Amino acid sequence: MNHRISIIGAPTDIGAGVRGASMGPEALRVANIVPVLEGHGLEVLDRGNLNGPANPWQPPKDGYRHLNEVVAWNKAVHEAVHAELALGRLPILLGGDHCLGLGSISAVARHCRETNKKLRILWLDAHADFNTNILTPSGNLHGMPVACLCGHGPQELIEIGGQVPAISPKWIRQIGIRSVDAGEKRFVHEMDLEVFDMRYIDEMGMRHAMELALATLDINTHLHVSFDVDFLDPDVAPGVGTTVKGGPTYREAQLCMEMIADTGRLASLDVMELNPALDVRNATAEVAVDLIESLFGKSTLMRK
Ligand code: B3U
Ligand code: MN
Ligand code: MN
Repeated sequence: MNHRISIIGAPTDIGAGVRGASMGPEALRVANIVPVLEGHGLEVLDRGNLNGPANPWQPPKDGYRHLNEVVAWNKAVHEAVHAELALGRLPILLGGDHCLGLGSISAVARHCRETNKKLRILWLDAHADFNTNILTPSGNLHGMPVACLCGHGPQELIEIGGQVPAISPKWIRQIGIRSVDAGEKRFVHEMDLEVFDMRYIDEMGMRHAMELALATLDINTHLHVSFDVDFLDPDVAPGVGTTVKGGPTYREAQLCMEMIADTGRLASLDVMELNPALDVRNATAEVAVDLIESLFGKSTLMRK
């Protein structure tokens, strides 16, 4: 794995339905994300925070809330993530709400085109984030980034990566899904997304889900993890805007992260939707940092 890490903060809640994810980057820093990663022998540069428009807190127009502002933030994220990849570094995007996954992953996809890499995206989330302006119950763009990446969304957003669609649905594996709107579910099936939902994890176990999600990676694969903190069960991670009961436990999430680490292929990461305004003494930020530590090689294995 690349040992040169760049941290990029994107302090906004522009795509969310609840305010507060804008404070996520600082809470993750307070939870020691930088020294924890340095403790694993990684070189960590904290690039500070990106800038973008304030949240005007307006109702949706044509099924989208704050579309212009979401475009501006995603362009900033796209350029920042792409610049770090071009320098040969491993970007960690600290959100911010999950609408920014579009800017981040479109940058990763562009980098993969430029360097002839295959791309595999692990989308760890309670939600599929596969709505469109017609299907959405809220107009919140954090419920739409995966659809936008696959070419279904407003032109200004889907073209940010320079190629439409930015990615193929075949490159995505969704894990931990348990809250999907009715129309969104039909669209997920229509586009044939590979989903390891909570029912699958309950029946087959996290180990089996991750074995399949990580199957067929090779040395030429760029592995991107988009970690929506609401992936976790609210018992361990209350500090998110949209908690959904019945998520992975701490141990299941830890195994998930350790199995990703074992591949040695992790090349970029998003940590999204942490909402310090809803957290309890920064506990969710600390859990997130703990799991990120597992993702970067902290192991509970005794066996050699
Ligand atoms: N699917 C709902 C709720 C939602 C999606 N992502 C989050 N919440 N965090 C929607 O509004 O699209
Ligand atoms: Mn999400
Ligand atoms: Mn979510």
